[in-house]
Amino acid sequence: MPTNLPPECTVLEKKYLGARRTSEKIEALQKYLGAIPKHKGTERLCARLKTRLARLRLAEEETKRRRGSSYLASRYTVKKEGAAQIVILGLTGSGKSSILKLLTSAKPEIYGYPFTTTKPIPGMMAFEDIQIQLVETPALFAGASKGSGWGPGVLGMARNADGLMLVIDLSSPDPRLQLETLIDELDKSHITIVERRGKVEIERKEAGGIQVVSLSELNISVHDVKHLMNKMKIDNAVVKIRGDVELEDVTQAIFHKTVYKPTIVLANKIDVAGAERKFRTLREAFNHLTLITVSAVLKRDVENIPQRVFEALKILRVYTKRPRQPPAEKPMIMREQSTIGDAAKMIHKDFYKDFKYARLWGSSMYPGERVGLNRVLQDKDVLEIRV
Ligand SMILES: Nc1nc2c(ncn2[C@@H]2O[C@H](COP(=O)(O)OP(=O)(O)O)[C@@H](O)[C@H]2O)c(=O)[nH]1
Ligand SMILES: [Mg+2]
Repeated sequence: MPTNLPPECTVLEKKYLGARRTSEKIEALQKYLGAIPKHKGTERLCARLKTRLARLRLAEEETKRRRGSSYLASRYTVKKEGAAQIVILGLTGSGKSSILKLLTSAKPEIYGYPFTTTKPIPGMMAFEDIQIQLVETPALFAGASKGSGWGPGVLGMARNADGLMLVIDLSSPDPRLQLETLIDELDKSHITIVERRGKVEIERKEAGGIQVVSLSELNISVHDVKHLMNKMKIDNAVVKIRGDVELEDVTQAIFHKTVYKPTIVLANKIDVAGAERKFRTLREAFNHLTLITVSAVLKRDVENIPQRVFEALKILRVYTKRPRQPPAEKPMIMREQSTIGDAAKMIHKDFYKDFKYARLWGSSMYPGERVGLNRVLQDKDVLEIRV
């Protein structure tokens, strides 16, 4: 222990060493750490104590989780609000809290300590006339998907989200490894951030045997699929196949439902020395992902984030109107490629059932064009349905 510590540190250290319960230990250690002057001579001590603090936090979470199975569900559920829910994921210290604070009015704690954020924190981000919910989560780490600490809780939130924001720390020695770690933990939780070209969906049925349905030509044989289902003791099911798939994808689909989440990657701390170079390496390795540089501290490159998130989500805004009335102020949020028919159903089932025609402003050929149920909607369309 460095000799030049102020006397209150000795007192706080004793308190920490004497604490029995994990929660007391955490609190005492935090106070002790906070009282230590930060300079070269105390660097190693601080690093050691920070690691200990991180371990204690994980251990505490683990105990709580073991105690009750409903714990995960209660703690790691954030009610969805606004047009979509984006879950922020990243390793500790990558800048998740800083980014949440920058984009929303939420006030998360930001310290230089690992695992400062131990529960999800929501905030609302504005994009033009809509609000998108951002939820910061406790840091992920290698092995999170295997079930320690809050890993399963956070990954469960990711699974339930409409989209993800991965935060990478460009000041870390290897930002590429950070992104690989996140993708790996998501993969192991059967969450993919790249939309697969092929897709298998299995619907179990009561009767009818095995049916294989595919819109395009299959590169696996129907016989092989049936044989596989047979081996897995599935007698009745519809196997829907889209695009390029292997038999292995069918096996995967039997065991797990892999979900795709639209994702943007924020490469944070672009202000630090060497960050530009590290970012180029990152972009080369992951050129199939949406990568954006940002500095949460200098507030650099943040203006475009809401727009990029909106684009990644592949959603559109549709404003309904009544005859001779102005359009609704608040849009309906729909998936890209939605039709007038989808919109009618969303308003009320009668609008669909009794549909006569619709008038469309925005993407239409001319304002108020008469369109039918199959017409595909575009962002910012104004729609009037006649029944
Ligand atoms: N240089 C620099 N530091 C940052 C930036 N964003 C966050 N930090 C620092 O990184 C540390 C961790 O930030 P925090 O937002 O708490 O990260 P979290 O653990 O991912 O929530 C804090 O000391 C921040 O001040 C940035 O853009 N540039
Ligand atoms: Mg945080």
